[in-house]
Amino acid sequence: MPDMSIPPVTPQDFGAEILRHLKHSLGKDESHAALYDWRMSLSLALRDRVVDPWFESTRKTYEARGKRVYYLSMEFLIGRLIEDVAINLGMEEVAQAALAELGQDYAKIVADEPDAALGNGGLGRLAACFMDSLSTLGIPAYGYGIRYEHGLFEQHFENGAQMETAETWLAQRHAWEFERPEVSYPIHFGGHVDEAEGSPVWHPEETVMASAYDTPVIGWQGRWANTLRLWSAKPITAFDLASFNRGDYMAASAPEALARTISRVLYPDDTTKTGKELRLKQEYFFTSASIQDLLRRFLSEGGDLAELADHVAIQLNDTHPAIAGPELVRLLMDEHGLDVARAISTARRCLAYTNHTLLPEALERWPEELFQSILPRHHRIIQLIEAAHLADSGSAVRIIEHGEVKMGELAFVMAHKVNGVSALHSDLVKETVFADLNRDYPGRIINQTNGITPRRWLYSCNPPLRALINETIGTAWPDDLQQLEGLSAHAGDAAFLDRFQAAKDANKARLADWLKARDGVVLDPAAMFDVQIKRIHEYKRQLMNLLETIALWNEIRENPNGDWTPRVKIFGGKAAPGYVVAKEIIHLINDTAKLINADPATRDLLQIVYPENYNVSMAEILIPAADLSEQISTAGKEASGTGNMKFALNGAPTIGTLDGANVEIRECVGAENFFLFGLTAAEVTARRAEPNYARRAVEASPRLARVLKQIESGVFSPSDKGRYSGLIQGLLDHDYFLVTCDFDSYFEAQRRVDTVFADQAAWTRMAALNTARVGWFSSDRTITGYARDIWTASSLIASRSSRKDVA
Ligand code: GPK
Repeated sequence: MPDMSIPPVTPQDFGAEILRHLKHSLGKDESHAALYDWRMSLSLALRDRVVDPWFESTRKTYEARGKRVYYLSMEFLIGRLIEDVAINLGMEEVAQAALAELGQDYAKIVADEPDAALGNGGLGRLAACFMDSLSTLGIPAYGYGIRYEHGLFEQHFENGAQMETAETWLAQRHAWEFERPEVSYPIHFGGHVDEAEGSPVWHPEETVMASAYDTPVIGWQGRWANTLRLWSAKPITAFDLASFNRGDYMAASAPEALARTISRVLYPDDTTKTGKELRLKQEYFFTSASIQDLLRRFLSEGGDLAELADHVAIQLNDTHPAIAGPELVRLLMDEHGLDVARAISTARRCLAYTNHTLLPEALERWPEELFQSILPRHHRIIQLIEAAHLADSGSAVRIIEHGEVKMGELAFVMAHKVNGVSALHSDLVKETVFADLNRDYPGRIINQTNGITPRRWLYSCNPPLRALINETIGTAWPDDLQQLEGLSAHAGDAAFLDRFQAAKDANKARLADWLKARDGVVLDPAAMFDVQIKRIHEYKRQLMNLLETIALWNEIRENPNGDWTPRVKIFGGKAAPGYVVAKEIIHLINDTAKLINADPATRDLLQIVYPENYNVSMAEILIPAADLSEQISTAGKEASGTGNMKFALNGAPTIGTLDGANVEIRECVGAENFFLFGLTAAEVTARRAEPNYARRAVEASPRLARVLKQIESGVFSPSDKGRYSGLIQGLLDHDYFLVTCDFDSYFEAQRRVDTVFADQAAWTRMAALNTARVGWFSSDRTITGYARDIWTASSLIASRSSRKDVA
């Protein structure tokens, strides 16, 4: 048995704890309890068991007087927590048994929990995986973000087109958080800076309060728990009674409405930055609250500001919290009397910045006028930072330029380390976006390849495979994932491979049941499940996947008795509401599905499925059920990818380009266990310089030309034949993401996939080797790298290997 810092509990005793909450927290008895009441009672009973390890961790952190890590992120894409907490506490079976004894269905209760979607995609989910690993590793850490009232919008399809409705995870009480009304900070906006008396004074025009909500994050086996602290905006004056008494009810609640707006809704733009004033306010709101909070903690422990960087590591998840630099400098200067140079150097030693994309539309820049009107004091401080940077480094790179404040440059200059998220991406960061700054600050840019938590993304979401792994190599792998390598020895063992395939088949059946119940869609579990799930973006090339599907459909129709491998093409993902082309692609996928799925000639061989409202919980069902993982972005565009790691870990080989972490995944699993195609990043750049490259690629490929003609002529949109002419013309005129150029290579790679899949033994072996060889992509490894190379932070629990020695 693992050494648990939580006392073991019997199902009977835990059942009594659930009933106590039912009665005293929910005010219900068993005969009146609804599903909601059971879910809340179970969650609160589990949360109770997190509290002691949480207190214990806090106590050890204070005693150690060491370093705390502060992870600042606009997004935490958490998903559901019941299973996560139960599993980390080692209480999954106890919870199941307790509920069974109470006549309740555990699975149904788990599925009732809303998906906490405080993020868009990879960046937000990475933050959630990092929180899990920080706790598992016992590194004292706080996640800081925004407690959005509405998370990522819900997606519905209306005649195939995406519609968005507000998400309402907080409509019901959130079981896991602790409200901290006593922890709140004023956040100022606007006004002017008065510099008459030598020392500048900011006279803000508007102030809101940032109020804390804490969620404990429990690590593997309950050994450690950190805090996710999310800020909610509240008015300084709750209610204007004078207006109310005058009968002006709208004016009476105006301050509250205004403040609440700030933490009302998550911006749904993934990688595109819209430059909206409210977004800047959100960024400053949570960043300022977080910096004030960590400074208060440091000073309350008697810290000396000269030693701040020995106790505080602040990681900026992308540029969204880049205002942390000037904010920390402001507080050190204006409130604590440090001079500019000391303030800047102190701040820089605390700060580090992670870059997540090279896409130009994702690099945040604010119109200087807007920035100055909202943050006048910070505008002045950025000028001071820029002056110091230019003077000290001899650099010619400006932070404020052409009437814009450039947040990437600001984050870079104020960070002692800047990292990319895969080997290829980090190289490209050095060569492209930050080429000049890389020359001016050699060694500042480093790599930390992304990772995923194996607790959620294998142990929890894939019970059949978990069981097989436990039986085969023991149970120490969930926090030491490279142990999966031990499975390799069984890759030639037919009995093992049969069981590996049986686990996959069970997951495919689970997905089929789920889809049948949810959408009435029937899947053939013997077909290959070919899955592309991620945000819809031109660079991710869902369109290329669809074009290949149509080409395949054409060929099956022409040769219906051919030796085809049955496939289900599964798509999942949302488009930013304002991203017109991405929404056209969604519409086209759905239109195509309607026609192809109804074709009696191909129905048993090819099916397209696009379930609405893809989210973390859906990923937990789809990924274990996938046979093939689609990672087909234009080389040089996907910074890392993390879905690619999840699929490989769950035994789905990749069809993919040499992009992001695909490169490293392929090195780990072996080139023979990866379906590679397409241009390299260097070839992509070269091809773009060639005139008319898209039209020439189409001319060279009759197969592709035919598909494009079909779409353009309205084959898939008979009621509106011109619906996709713009999309197809765009492809021919400026196919920036080289869909046309990589199409043939992709089609050919898919046929190699068909061939291997038809040989079940060969396929299963390849799938098993994927699982066995991707242990390196654990976020525990990633966080160990950040702790070593960026934070110099250490674990306050005995490492798992030394614990083994003790045992
Ligand atoms: C990158 F810049 C951004 C962004 O705004 N949102 C986002 O999800 C993703 N990302 C990258 O696109 C992925 O390649 C990467 O794996 C992920 O961030 C985490 O680093």
